[in-house]
Amino acid sequence: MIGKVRPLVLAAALVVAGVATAGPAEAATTLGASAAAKGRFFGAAVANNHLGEAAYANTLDREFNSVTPENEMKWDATEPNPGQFTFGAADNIVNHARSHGQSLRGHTLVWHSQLPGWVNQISTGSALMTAMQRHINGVAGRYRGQIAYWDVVNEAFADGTGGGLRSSIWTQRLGFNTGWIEQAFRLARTADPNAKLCYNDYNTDGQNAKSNAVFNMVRDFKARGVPIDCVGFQSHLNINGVPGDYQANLQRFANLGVDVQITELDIGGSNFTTQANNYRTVVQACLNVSRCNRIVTWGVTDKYSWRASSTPLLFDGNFNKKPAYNSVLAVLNS
Ligand code: 9MR
Repeated sequence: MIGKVRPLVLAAALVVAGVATAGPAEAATTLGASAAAKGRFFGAAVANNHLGEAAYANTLDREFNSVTPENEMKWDATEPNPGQFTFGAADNIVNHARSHGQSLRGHTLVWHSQLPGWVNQISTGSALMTAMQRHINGVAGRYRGQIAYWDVVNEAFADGTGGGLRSSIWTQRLGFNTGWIEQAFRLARTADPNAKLCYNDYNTDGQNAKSNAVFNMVRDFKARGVPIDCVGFQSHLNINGVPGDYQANLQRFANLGVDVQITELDIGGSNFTTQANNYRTVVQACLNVSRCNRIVTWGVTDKYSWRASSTPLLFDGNFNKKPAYNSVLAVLNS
């Protein structure tokens, strides 16, 4: 008897979970739904000050099932003075996402940029470590249980061929080794035990000295039980810029036992056909890697992109779908 009931229960559960049970003839018609049918999320970076614009919010909520606050969870926004936390804008995005069933990526707890002035003036390593602990507890603790993935440390590695850490307040006070990064991950795990914890960087989208250095750190962390669950590849790319080994690079990280995510995707280009092809390449590469479980574009519309003049996103300034949108949707439904 139970044996007969089970398939029905399973089918019902799949429907509730939004998993497509139909064939390709009934392919989903939004980025989020199509990604969900492939067991992925498709998200966007969101700016709180645009949520009141109907076309912006409507496009976001129709198409995307993952949200990353573009600036609102950064240190300068959340702890402008020592120990004094301000969460208004971040709370607003979190509430919007939760009320629209969107999964959240937290961005970012420890970074060298967008720090309030007082952090840059901390003169000793022990004081900086104390500040880092208070900050991670304050911000990750505030959203405990609500964030699917946190970018715990952002952009710690230097560009170029050296393969080392970037010079910043962090390395200047705490050293050119990954000890302080390790500490950030341990603190984040304690502050929000259910969040998956990511290292996030740019120019790591193919195999190069920088991505090799990140790879070595992740391998070391996994070997020693440091709590890292994921690596984010920002993928701020240009018209001729999807590295040929993009998929292989994602796969080698996935093979270390972490999820991989495309976290800040945008591809510059005035030739929309070339741009659409590049988007297709990136999304197909992610789909080909089973642990690549989320793709996030760095914004909703070209109008508000951090590099608006290169029109790098899927919706134009009037929220119309661009050729790149159609190519992404087609790959997700393929
Ligand atoms: O898109 C963000 C922009 O509004 C800010 O002015 C800028 C400040 O550094 O940060 C941008 O987002 C960055 C992200 O946080 C980290 N990776 C690079 C992104 C583009 O600069």
